[in-house]
Amino acid sequence: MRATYAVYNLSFLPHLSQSRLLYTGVLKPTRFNSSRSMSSKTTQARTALAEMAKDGAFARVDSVHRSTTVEPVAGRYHLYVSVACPWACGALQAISIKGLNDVISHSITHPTWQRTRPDNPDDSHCGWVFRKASDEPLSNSNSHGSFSGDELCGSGDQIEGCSSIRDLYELSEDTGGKYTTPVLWDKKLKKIVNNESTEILRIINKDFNELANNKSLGLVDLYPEELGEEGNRLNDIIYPNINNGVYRCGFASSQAAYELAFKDLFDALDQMEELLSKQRYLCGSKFTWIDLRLFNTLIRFDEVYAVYFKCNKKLIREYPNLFNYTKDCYQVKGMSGAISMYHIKTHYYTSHVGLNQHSVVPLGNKIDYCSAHDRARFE
Ligand SMILES: N[C@@H](CCC(=O)N[C@@H](CS)C(=O)NCC(=O)O)C(=O)O
Repeated sequence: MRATYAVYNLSFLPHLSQSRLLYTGVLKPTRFNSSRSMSSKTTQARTALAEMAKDGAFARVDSVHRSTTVEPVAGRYHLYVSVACPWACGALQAISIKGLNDVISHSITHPTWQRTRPDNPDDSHCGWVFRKASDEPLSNSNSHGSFSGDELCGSGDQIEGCSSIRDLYELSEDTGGKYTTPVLWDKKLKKIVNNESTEILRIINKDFNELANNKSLGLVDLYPEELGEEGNRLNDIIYPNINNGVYRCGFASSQAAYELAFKDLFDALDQMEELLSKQRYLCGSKFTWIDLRLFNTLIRFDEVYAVYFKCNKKLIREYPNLFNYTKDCYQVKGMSGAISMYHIKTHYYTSHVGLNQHSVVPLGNKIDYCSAHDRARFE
């Protein structure tokens, strides 16, 4: 067993308060006891909750694995996801939409973050872990509650036999200290190809079309040429203000930062409501990647973000166009299989113990997204 002391690179976190650093575990020196020990350059393990600017605003740090080169063969790549995560869920949905389930396999984590080095008292990092559906239920990292895995968790990580997403990053010699999903994994080289969902989406959309189990699915194009820059233009509104905007509300640690994020979020939702009063999807009559991105925030909104992240000016079901649009997107073939309200609610309400210490999960409203919608009126 090798013990390695971490050297911290906190240059991106210069303004964290002492209490926040302690809460996230950033101040504690880390000693790895893992069989997959890292070099002495390892940055302190942390989560997105540590990414806070001086004014209390949540400042998400960019993904680091950005290769977009893949060999278009079946069986070489594996997607690791949490289906609670909106970004990862979108990547999994793209695989289904394109008919690539037999080409790119996947594993789904347990929804409740756990200590990733439970045997090391000096390492308090919590993150995604793998559990079999039949394993004992997990409590939150403060030992409250009891949350089981389910059939989506399957048999855990059958590819590398890792017990956490952190293990995969370390296997891939990532010393950055942040362990997010989605992860597109190269089984041949045993390393991460890409961990940025927008790029994984593009890879899935374009590189494996010949292998789609139904050729007509290979032709489904989430980035049709006629889209031009419209998807990117909308993304410049949707990502910072809605997708990431809900996190900017929920993780804000000052009133001012929260209020700014709240205003940006609801202004952008109003804009999308208006746009969707004129056309079926964001870019016209075709469902595209930008719909997939917006949908994954909208479907989590009423159950989680409105309550947990204090995004409570209005619910999505109070916007006639956004609500019907959410149902419409849910009913696109390949979309609903990755939606598990159990994973979504369990993850958010049980993983950030600083936000919900006892991990009590609100019962909330069960919305039937399979029910009729009015979007065909644009046909
Ligand atoms: N930019 C990344 C963000 C991914 C991300 O932040 N995923 C979250 C789950 S929603 C995560 O894994 N967080 C773990 C952590 O913060 O430690 C992407 O879009 O792929």
